[in-house]
Amino acid sequence: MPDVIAVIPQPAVLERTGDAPFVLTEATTVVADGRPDLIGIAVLVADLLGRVGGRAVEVRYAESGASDIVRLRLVESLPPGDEAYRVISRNGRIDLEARTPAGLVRAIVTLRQLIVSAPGGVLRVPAVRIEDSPRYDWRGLSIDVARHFVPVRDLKVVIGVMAHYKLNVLHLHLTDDQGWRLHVPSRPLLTRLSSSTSVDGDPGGFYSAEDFADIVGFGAARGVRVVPEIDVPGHVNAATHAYGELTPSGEPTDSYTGIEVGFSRLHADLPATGAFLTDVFSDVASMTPGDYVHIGGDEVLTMEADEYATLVAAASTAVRAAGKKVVGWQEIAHTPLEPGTVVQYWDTRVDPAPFVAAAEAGALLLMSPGSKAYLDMKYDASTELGLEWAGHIELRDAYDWEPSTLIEGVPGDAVIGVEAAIWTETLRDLPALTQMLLPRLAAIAEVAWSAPERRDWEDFRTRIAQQAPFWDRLGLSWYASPQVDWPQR
Ligand code: TNX
Repeated sequence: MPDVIAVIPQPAVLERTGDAPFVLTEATTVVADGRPDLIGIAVLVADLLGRVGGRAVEVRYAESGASDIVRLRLVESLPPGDEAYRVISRNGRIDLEARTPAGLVRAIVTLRQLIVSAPGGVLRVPAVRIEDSPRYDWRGLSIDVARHFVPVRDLKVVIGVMAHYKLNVLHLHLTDDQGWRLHVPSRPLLTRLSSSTSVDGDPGGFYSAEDFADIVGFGAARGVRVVPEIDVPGHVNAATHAYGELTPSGEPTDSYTGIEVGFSRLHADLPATGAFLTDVFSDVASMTPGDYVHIGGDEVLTMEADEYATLVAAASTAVRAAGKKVVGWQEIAHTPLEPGTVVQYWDTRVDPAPFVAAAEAGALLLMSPGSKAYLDMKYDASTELGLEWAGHIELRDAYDWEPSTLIEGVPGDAVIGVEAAIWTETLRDLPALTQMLLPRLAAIAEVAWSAPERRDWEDFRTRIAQQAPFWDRLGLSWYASPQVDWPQR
């Protein structure tokens, strides 16, 4: 029987070449050109093969024989885009090729998923030719670290899982009514007074500037960029608790540990508000190497449209003045937007007209439909954790949807990508997070990466089953969806 091939997301081209499989042995070495930008990648692949095989794998920076090697190379002859890559396994060697180091990271993950353990503890890679590149440039996961804090070490586990499914954007929802999770140098009271709380009185926490740089760097090494979100002008109770000058009475609000939404707000006519937005967004922008900063903008239920538009414009201006592009939740589509602004669609219960108009005016749409991509929704009525406002989301629901036609009337080329979201009102630790993410995050990743004609539920069902041993090996908690025939544990 040929070895199983179960790559997720499904590559654009995957062919068996009919050669003998590559076998990982004591002689296996990684070979790369000695360019500085390839050394880190070569070490990453050697480390990965070493961990899978249980022995150290050497890296060489010059050709060393024709077989028993995993060779990394930068080449030009590939489909367009930074993330395009090729994996060729034949005649006892593996060639990983890409145009950029980011593409090589994608190739390495594919290689990781191709390794099968054959009887006798032999590790092998079937003889294949894979040529691949993503459908969408933005393939994200948004994590709410405000309702419950996610410590750096847990976040790194999540980033590792994201990279394994070729997701490339980690959106951090850093602030909300219940807590402020990023130290902002110009506004030290935010974390001093508002980081220790969480939903239900659970412990809080925050990221120092060093922690944040650590997260950004850990992501960058795995091809995952960070988009920080500071949610304004609603969801701001942590801010008004720290800075009383942001409230009409001048008095700080009480801290909040419930899960209602929509009650807190900034005030456009208070003199402190403009300075607050400028200080916070310029500091956050300067801590962020990526192109985007998210200004929130969701669920402001106690404000007139004009004041809302004024505050969205003030936040956007501060972000752009700091050299970054703006992302906001779908409600910002009701305000005038600069072309290139990213509107994140989440609530599918509303009229599509404003999104069509925004797209026509040059906005880009990021697809996070609550009923498909909100991974804090319960799988079914018996799921212990999670919420239900957008319905239940079984694995197939997360898989079977098409981003380009989701909003009627929005042209497909206005869609910049797909982002899953996980809100943490009910999720207080890493096992709770991964129980909701796995397996659904892999489904969303395939929606975002693979061309529609390469996607097929029946085929995905069989491939996802092969992922279970990998999650188990990492000790991750996951949901055994009844829609999949999981291997015996
Ligand atoms: C809606 S989605 C929210 C969040 C909640 C989430 C729970 C969005 C932009 N706002 O404040 O945490 O539902 O699923």
